[in-house]
Amino acid sequence: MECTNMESKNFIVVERIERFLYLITVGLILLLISYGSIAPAAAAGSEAHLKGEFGPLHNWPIVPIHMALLPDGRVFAFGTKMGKLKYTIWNPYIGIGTDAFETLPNITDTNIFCSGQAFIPGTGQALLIGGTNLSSGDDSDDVNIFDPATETLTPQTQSMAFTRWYATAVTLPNGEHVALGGRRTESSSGTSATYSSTPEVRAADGNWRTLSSAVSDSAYGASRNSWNYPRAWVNPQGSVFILTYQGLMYKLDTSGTGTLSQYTKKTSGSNSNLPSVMFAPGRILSLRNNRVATVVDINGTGEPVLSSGGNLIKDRKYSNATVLADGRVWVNGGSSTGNDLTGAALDSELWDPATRVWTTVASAATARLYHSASLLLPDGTVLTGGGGNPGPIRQLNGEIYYPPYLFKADGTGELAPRPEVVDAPTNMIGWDQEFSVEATDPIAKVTLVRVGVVTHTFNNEQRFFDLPISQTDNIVSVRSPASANIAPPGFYLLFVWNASGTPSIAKFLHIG
Ligand SMILES: [Cu+2]
Repeated sequence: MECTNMESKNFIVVERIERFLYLITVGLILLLISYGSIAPAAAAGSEAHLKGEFGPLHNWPIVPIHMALLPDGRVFAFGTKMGKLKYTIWNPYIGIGTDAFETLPNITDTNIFCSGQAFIPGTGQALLIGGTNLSSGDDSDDVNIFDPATETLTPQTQSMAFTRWYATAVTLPNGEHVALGGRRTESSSGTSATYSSTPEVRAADGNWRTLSSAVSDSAYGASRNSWNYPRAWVNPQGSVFILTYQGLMYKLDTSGTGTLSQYTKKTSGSNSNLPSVMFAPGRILSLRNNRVATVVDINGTGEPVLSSGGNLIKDRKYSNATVLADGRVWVNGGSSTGNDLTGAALDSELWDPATRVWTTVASAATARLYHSASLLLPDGTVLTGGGGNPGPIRQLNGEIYYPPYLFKADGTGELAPRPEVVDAPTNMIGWDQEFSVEATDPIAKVTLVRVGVVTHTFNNEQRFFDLPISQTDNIVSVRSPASANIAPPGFYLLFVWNASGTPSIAKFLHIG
């Protein structure tokens, strides 16, 4: 007993030293290399300040079907049938050359391709739920955690009660996670697909609790693809809001054995190939069938309030929606005919929440369809990549989108000089807490974007906040979001803006 204790103490000490060294190293990298170093390939056009611009098409060692932004600014990515045995860590601080990618073997028994994913709030580690079994190909109840400090993927001893392929993991206000949906494959034994219509909650200690009184086929089970990466977010009251493809809406209270209630209202129909994203506290922009965009406001305690988000210019099946650093939503990729090059959109669309108008913006070099992903990076750019497996093109590549706010407004197409954050909290801060931010320029605006984790057209972690400031100065005081219901614990990108409307490279803000 004594010996075991000593060993475990020693292990903890070693782990702490490793983590400390890791943080020092990351700090040095951040000091030495600027995130702004990846410039667009050619000189940007005269409309770059209105439409943005794509950087060069660059190679990826895998098809990045899944992408997660780590708290050190690197991107953890995995996917593809080939990638089931590997995962890649991209270091944007190095650039887009082959030396910026580190590809490591997946030595777990889980094929993490099409698993569910979320962040562990205290550490920024990535939690992966389900997938399939590497040897049998059957659906899996495995749980794996990726630790950026050690770059390892570790199987957890506590697996889920249900097997889940294509499930969603939602980070809850108390730091727990709820697993929703997912399906069982047509297994090797020849049985037909079934669906995991019972949610379960993972406690901070890793143990799972089944929500046996919240079973539902229409919320996250067999009915109309509800099992397929259910679109779900914590609502401002602290329960989980679910928006189905069929248009039904639900509220799940995860306490005890769970309570599911259905709202009376319905939205129009959608599809698992169309994205939905929380673009403001309690407000979701949802792409529905036939180019329809709907804003779903879940801030009130009653029925959701539905309103038009305008019409997209193109039908974009398998597109991705990303909240930018300024709160606008950028939708890229997709095709009017499905996972097919006919009707594939190379251009992209920008949605302004103030006017609800969609505008056609910059064009990519290649199509992004099924199994593509897009992720906001700390420098305010968006990594787009992947697609294929299966699909018309197996996209072993990425392209970075430079939004309009990065360019000078004068039409020269030059990148605008950016303000720099001089001082921001480095320790974890709480909710509804005042803190000060200092920058090189007078600060005109402060925004916060929760770090993203994205796959299958759904970024279930992303959220945006405009933090009000009372005066424009180099040092301003701001208040963190009011509660964990509005801003679940974890890591956020803190952008400061100068008077010209140019954002800084973000600092990571840890809220908990
Ligand atoms: Cu998939």
